[in-house]
Amino acid sequence: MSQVGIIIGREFNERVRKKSFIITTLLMPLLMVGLMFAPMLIMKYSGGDEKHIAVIDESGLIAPRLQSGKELIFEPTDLSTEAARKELTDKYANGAGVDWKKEIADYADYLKKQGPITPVMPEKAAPVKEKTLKVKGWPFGADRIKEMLAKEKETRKVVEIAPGVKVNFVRIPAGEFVMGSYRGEPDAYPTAKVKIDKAFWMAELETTNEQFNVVFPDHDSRFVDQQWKDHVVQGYPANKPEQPVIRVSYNDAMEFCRKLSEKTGLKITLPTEAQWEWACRAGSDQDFWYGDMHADFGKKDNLADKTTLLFAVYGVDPQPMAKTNPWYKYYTFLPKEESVDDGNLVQVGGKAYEANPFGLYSMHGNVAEWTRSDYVSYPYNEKTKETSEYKVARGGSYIDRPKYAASHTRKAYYPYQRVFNVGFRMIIED
Ligand SMILES: [Ca+2]
Repeated sequence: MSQVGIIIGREFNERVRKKSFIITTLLMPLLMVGLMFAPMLIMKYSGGDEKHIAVIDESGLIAPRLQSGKELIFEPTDLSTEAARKELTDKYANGAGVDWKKEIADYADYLKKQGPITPVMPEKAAPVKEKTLKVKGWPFGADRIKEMLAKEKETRKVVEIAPGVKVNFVRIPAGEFVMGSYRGEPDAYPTAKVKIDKAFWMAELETTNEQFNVVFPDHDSRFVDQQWKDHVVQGYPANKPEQPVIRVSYNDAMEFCRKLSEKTGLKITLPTEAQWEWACRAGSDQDFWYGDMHADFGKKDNLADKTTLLFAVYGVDPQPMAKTNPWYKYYTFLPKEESVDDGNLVQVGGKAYEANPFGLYSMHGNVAEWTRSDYVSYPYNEKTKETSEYKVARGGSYIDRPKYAASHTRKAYYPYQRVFNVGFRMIIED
């Protein structure tokens, strides 16, 4: 290595005397300690009898020379001319050399021949006609829920899906509500009066890794990606038993429910969009069961909050980056609601937040949840003939701001997609 280095260094010094090269890159100072004086970056790889030497000049061109044995052959080439670059690229990069100046000139010429550019303005969207729908007894509060549940025989159900693995369900009463919202994205309206004909059971929490493993023991939710390249850990764990399962497709979730139904004799499935939204709202006509878009969600759910800043990490076994670090502003790029502190960076297991008035946890955040509905246009109609190649996921996740986590927010994914922040919640129909 040192002998090669000296020869290369000498070669370059000679070139420098002849031509002035621009120093732009010294990317590998550790490898190149012996060659720091060379005004170019040189990389040397050795393999058997052959030596490959790559030269990177200011254009980023890599020009490897093959050497045999110990003898080094240098073809004096003037890398600063376009012709030489093209020649070397052709020779060492499978004929990929182009005269870039000519290429740009040709394209400019082509554009000129297309005539003057005239902007094409998008069509103006028709103003949204908001229709205020009224449903008797809607919205409602905790007192009304008590009355509704008083008619039910039971309001809680525990299903043991494997020895020691239990799922807690709460009774969701039947009723009628206004589904969708004009405050949401265009796919969340027109709104519709929707009737939930029958009461049903819904899991208090999102399906956990432990529960999912009862049917699919090989499933691994793995990790949430961590910033910083040189980490020695795989990321933030997403596969702890109590955490909500993720990276499961709609198909996986339905198969899970089907197998559990077989096993338990219960009609376990995913909620429809209407069942989900009815359950999430728990009587509220606001964007969240606890308030509007600007409500403090700190104690209510796990969304993209102040904690999201902690994604800015660095170093071996990456640790939070100091605010004074020059990289800080780049590593905190994720959109977030910095005025709220919900205390969790990624998805958590258990009852870390308050339940909604129906007794359901983390409907808005933590992870999004598959429904069994197709992604079709509103107003919502249970009996629609319209179909879609997408299925709807509802709710937001630890990485979503409130505007993407409202009770009316819809997300569309292919039924086979295993999404990094989408899990599901079971329901049982009578
Ligand atoms: Ca959070």
